[in-house]
This record gives sequence, structure tokens and C-alpha cells, in this order.
Amino acid sequence: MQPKEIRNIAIIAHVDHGKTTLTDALMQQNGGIVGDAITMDTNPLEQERGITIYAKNTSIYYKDTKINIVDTPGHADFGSEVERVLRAIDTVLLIVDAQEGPMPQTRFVLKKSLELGLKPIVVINKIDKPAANPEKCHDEILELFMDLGANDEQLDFKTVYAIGREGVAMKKLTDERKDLGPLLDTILESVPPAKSDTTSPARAQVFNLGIDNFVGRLAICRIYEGIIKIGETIYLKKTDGTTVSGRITKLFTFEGLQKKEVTEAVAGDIIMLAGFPTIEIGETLTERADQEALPTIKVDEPTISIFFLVNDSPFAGREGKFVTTRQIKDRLEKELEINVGLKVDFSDPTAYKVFGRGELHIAILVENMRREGFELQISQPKVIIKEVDGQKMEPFEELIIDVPTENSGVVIEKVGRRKGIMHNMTQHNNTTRIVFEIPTRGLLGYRGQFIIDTRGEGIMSSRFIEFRPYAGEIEHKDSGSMISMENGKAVAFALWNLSDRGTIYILPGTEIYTGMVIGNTSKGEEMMVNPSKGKQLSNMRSSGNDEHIMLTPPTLLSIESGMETMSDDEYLEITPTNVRLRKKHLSDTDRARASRGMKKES
Ligand SMILES: Nc1nc2c(ncn2[C@@H]2O[C@H](COP(=O)(O)OP(=O)(O)OP(=O)(O)O)[C@@H](O)[C@H]2O)c(=O)[nH]1
Ligand SMILES: [Mg+2]
Repeated sequence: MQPKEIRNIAIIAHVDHGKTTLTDALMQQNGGIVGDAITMDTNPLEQERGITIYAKNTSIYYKDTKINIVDTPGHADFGSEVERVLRAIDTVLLIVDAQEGPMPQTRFVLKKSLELGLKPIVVINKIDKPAANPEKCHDEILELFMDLGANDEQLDFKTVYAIGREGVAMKKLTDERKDLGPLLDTILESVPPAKSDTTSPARAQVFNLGIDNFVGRLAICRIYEGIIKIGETIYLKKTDGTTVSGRITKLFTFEGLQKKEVTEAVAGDIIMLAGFPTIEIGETLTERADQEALPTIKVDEPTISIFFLVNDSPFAGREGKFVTTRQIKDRLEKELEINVGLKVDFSDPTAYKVFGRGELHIAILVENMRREGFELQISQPKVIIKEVDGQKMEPFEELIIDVPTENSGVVIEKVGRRKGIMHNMTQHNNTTRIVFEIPTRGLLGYRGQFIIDTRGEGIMSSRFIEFRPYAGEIEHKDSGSMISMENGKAVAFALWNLSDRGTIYILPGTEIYTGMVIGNTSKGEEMMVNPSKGKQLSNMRSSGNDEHIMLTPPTLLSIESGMETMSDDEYLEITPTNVRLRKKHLSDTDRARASRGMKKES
């Protein structure tokens, strides 16, 4: 089908406000997709976690128009995925949950869109929720637009109400709830068709990359002018200012979730092409060698860093396929090509310093690596502190907390101690919403405490605002560790004995080594333990032998919970099958020597 016109839109929102569900519904109603088993969240990690991690393209046809849609992730750590697609589209659908209202990431994605001069369409979603308040939500969004300095044209935004999960959208709340037609009509009415100047020489910009085992690197591009044809020789304007020529060997457009091979594509469309092995995000393809490159795509800087090291624990090499520095380096280099928010400092071959937009951003990379067969160790996440004009600066975040009102006191107190400053507090029924600004440093390691303090009922959500002057010392209580003093296998009896002293991370039968951390202590002291010590044998008959001991289930470590609880003198050891926490120095004497050395240095 040859469309008359093309519209390119991105769907943006705070995490969980319903972007993917809405995109899936659009594909079902207008994308020629049959059955409801398909989802834009195609990656296994996305399906396991129920969140979107990577921005993805699809397309639908409506009234002779092709609408290219980019579904984006809402979690703040994947903000760079959103930033890079905003340049490739003509407008955004800003989805807002009618109950939650605008949240930290709503502000971020809207700010980026307004700065680029886009004119968003607002979708107030999930109006079926019991405490949904679409009118109030609308007012808050308007306020946010004003706050962010929207111009008159942007302030005059169109609003559509929706229940994405039921596949219905309405221009007015009282309208019939039938399908998503009213949303699509609004798109056609208020978004100008993509500029389709096919007479100028071709120019396209890369905003995403992919890999195909047969054809090599694939570039996902927006064509701004002209016609791109297969087999044609075109020029690649690299970000370093050089120009290389190449031939397009494969050319695709997007049809639903599939890519469709084509021989040519025209200005306005989003395409994927092969033939340029060194192509990078932000670079421009031109038909003639003397055409100007488009401005490069800039994304926000990383805020935290973590060292990646070769695993040197006593169990090194047992479980992984890829274990060497060389292999880790190659993998990180490959990641840098597609992960625009990531940076790596390779200067120290014993420990690569990986910079990311948050703990989850790096945790997902590590999770992908272990699934591919990698084994490695990582250090405790650290906030990036930089110097600007002689002043020490650190990242700050906006933090929104929703808690049962009875817990608000303890949360305000704890966040305050971590240098959070309260900006606003509102109460609704029994829930209190508190808005803070807090150094990222204060937030690291707080999530676990927050869950305990609110008995799992609180919700916290934060996102980077900017680098600000260093907030001074933050008292930081490391949770003390239970450190194994033996090699062997953990036995239930020993773990049961230790379980009154804190939280245990391992199951009976787990293989352990000297210096491995097997739990944390509730009082915060470091404790040497022997988890392999069984019950004294005796001739007396005893009612409880080892198998019958009732253990409280251990809190098994995940990459994220490990990153959160680990101390500075520990490494998290990650293999395809295990996540273990360990002391950097395994023996007692080495640890004592290291801590004496540290004291002398400081
Ligand atoms: N009540 C209600 N729930 C919805 C609606 N739309 C989506 N949900 C639910 O909201 C949750 C999040 O939906 P997603 O579509 O994955 O949200 P998302 O914005 O794509 O999330 P991220 O990509 O991780 O930022 C899911 O549990 C959906 O079932 C709706 O219209 N009403
Ligand atoms: Mg999603």
C-alpha cells in the first residue's frame, strides 16, 4: 500500500502510564495484526520485568496515512532512548495516568519535546481507575506546560481521554467509548504531514542501530529530504567531520512489527538500511558528497559510575563462557555503539569504569551480559562528581513519594537526613504525596530502607534534574556484612542460627568461600561466620536434625539488590547462574592491612 501521507510520532510518558499497552492496541486495531498475543515489549528482559527498556518502531495505516510510531521506555534510567528518538519524529503523544497525574519522567520527556519545538498531543489515560481524576490531571498538565516555558502554540495542546487497555479513546469524557479512532483523528488533524520533499538530494539521519548476523550493522534513520534507493552509492558524514562513501545493500521500512524490504523510500519515512559498517547514531547520510550534515543528536550525561572487573573470586571461571578482560572490553565496545547514554573509560585495563544514567541502566547491561555467558565483578555504584569553574558539582534528582499518610513522618525524616529538601506535600484520602529535591548520592541505597519504612506500600520515583553544587557530607551507614570464614557448603543449621542476627542471602547447600558475604547484620557490624558448621554430633537422640530445620526464606541477591546493599569494600560477582557478594580482600588479615593503608592515606 502506498500511503498518501506519513506521520511520525513517539509515545512518551512516565513509567507504567500505559504507552506500550496503547501502542499494542493501535497495532491491533489498525496495524493488520491478528490476535492479542503480540506486544511491543518483545525483549525477554522487558517481558520478565513488565517494563520497556528499548525504544521500538512500528507503523499503522489509518485513512490512507501511514503513521510510524515509536514506543519509548518510561523509566528514568532509559531517558537517553527517548532523547534520541525525539529528533526523528514530528510530534509526541504525552500519556499521563489520570490517577497519578504528571510524574518526574513526565516532566523530563515533556521538557525535551518542548525544547525541540514539538507540539505534543496529551492523552489522559487509565480514566477507568477508581481514583482517576481526568480534570485535575488536565489542570496539572497545563501547569506543567507553563512551568516548562511552553510557547502559545504548544500551550494550545489537544487533549484526548483514553483507556488504553480497552482500546478506546474519546475527545470528550462523555463521548462514546468505541475505539482508538478519535485519537488517530486528532493526530491527523493536528500533526502536519511529514515534509515530503522528494526533489532535493537525499538526506537522512541515524537515530538507532541494530545488528543482523548476515548483513551486519543496521541503521534506523529518518529521511528528511529526497529518495533513498537500494544499490545507490551515498555518503556518510561522520561525527568526527570525515566523509565516507558506501552502497546501500539492504533497505527496509516498518510494517507493524515486521520490517519490509523495499527498493526505495521517500522523505518523511523511517527506514532501516545496511551497508555501512561504521555508521553511528547521530550521523547523516547524504546523496551528494558536498551536502551539510544535520546537527548531531545530544543526550544528557551519565550520573553514576561502576567498575567492571574480571572475576577473580575462588569460583572464577566455573560458570561463565566469557571471562577475560579482552572479552569484557569487546562486549562493552559493542554496547557503546547502540547504548547512547552509556560511556566507558578503558584506560585502566584492570578495571573498566562504566558510566550510566542510573543503577538500572547498568544492571540491565550486566543482566544481558550474564545471559550471554559472561562472568564478571562489579564495584559499588558511585555518583559522578565533577568540577565546574573550580566548584564541586553533583547530580540532583526530583523525587516524588506516595506513602500511606501514617508513614510520611519517617520518610520525611530519613530523606531529610540524606540531604533531601521537601518542596511540596499534598494529601489525598490516606495517601500523602511528597516532592523532594535530593542529591543522587543521598538516594543511593535508600530504596531498601524505604520499602521497610513503608511496609512495601510506598511508591518512589525519581529522575535527574541537573548538576548542582556539592551538598556536603551525607552520613552513610553501610549495612554490616556476615562474612564466611570457611570454604565449603552452607548448612541449614548454621544459617538458622545466624538468621536471628540479620538477613541471610543464601540457601542451605550453597557453595561458599572465605571472604564471601552470606548475609547482612541488623545491627550494622561486620561479623565473621561459619555457615558450614553443622550441629555437634552426639549420641543423644535429637528431635531436630538438619533437614527438619525451618528456615525463614533467605533474601536471594539479584544484580540490583546486590548493587543497592553492597559496601565500598565489596564486589558483586555475577555469573550466568549466580550472583554472589564478596569482600574485595578475602582474608581477615588482608582486610585489616587494607583498612590500615586507607587510614594512612587519608
Ligand atoms: N486501569 C488501567 N490500566 C492500564 C491501562 N493501560 C495500561 N494499563 C496497565 O498499566 C500497566 C503498565 O502498562 P504499560 O503499557 O506496560 O506501561 P508503559 O508506559 O509502556 O510502561 P514503561 O514502558 O515501562 O514505561 C500494565 O499493568 C497495564 O495493564 C488502562 O487504560 N487502564
Ligand atoms: Mg512500555
